[in-house]
Amino acid sequence: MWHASILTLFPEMFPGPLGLSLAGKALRDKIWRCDARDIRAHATDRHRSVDDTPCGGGAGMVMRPDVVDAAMDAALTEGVPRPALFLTPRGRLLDQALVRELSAGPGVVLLCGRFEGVDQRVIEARGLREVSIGDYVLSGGEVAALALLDACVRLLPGVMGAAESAEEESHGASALLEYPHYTRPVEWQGRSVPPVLLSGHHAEVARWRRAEAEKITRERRPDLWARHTGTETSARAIAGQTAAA
Ligand code: 6GU
Repeated sequence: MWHASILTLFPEMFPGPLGLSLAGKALRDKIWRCDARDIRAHATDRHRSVDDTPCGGGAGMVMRPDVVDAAMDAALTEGVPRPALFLTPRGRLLDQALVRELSAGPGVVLLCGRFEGVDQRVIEARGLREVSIGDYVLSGGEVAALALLDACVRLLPGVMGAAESAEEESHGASALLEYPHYTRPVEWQGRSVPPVLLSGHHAEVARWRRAEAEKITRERRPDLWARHTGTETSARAIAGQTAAA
């Protein structure tokens, strides 16, 4: 069973939305396990403090290394070793390649930061991989952890349908953005479904969708477009070499 342990000051936030829908069914089917742990349970002083003022001064509070370390220890004693991640806006950006890697492993231990940060020494001592879900600031790592877990769980065997899984496989890291979708009614508020989608010509539909996906990717995400065209070029080069050999 894929095992997610979440170290947080707000364990009630889990599984949260992941208890519903696709991830919730997978949870009930025992495809994965969501084990939220209260960092405060590892506090040692009588005030049960988990944070302290920053050395060197300044605003806010910093999570104590001893308390975080004890919480990590407790989480990692269960089962096989798992990668430990710290969710922070200063981390490397989460992408589908990292999601695939984590999903293919035994699970994850996720440390959710609150306050200004976590003492650097425990990040280094534990070799925590710092991960961010985007260039904006959340009030804590919990919502980011939910996003990461959702992305991983949907890739676990038996969670998605076979069709979606095959689709996902074929996309790789060089995916285009999705083409626009339409359904009935064919006329709605004076807007029509593009006629090609009603033509019944599968090849033309596929060609139209491909062109739309390329156009929207070029317009919205020149970074993805560059990566996509790069992979296409190298794929063709490899195919060329293979054919020549
Ligand atoms: Cl992982 N944490 C916080 N607090 N804010 C974020 C984030 C993580 N990723 C994007 N913004």
